[in-house]
Amino acid sequence: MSGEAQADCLFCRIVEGSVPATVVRESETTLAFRDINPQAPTHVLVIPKAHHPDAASLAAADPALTADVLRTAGEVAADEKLGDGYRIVLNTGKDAGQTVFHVHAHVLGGRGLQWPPG
Ligand code: D5M
Repeated sequence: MSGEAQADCLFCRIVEGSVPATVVRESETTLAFRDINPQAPTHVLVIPKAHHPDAASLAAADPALTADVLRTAGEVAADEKLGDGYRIVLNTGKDAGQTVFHVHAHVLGGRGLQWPPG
């Protein structure tokens, strides 16, 4: 159910601390940690601590929490000194490459990023 921790969710396990992660920022409602398979010099994932499967369901269920995630992404970018530019990516659904169905914003930067993405 949206908002409640899911037993089979990897990112819920990271929130509870039973799966390790390199955490770079934490607030009451969000967690930011380094991606295990970085695609850029900075590649951080920002998640709400509450379980929501994807961006659309998060936005529908909890607009304030959606704002917390985006604010945290900007704070991570500032921490990582990405003032020349960065990308926030929310893969949504399997055809977009979403593999973990606990919404996460990728914060990517530290190199030139191509457009359009693949
Ligand atoms: O992105 C899912 C991302 O999650 C992908 O870039 C790898 C990353 N990942 C998977 N397991 C871990 C752990 N344990 N720590 C940190 N990062 C992890 P998606 O948009 O769903 O394809």
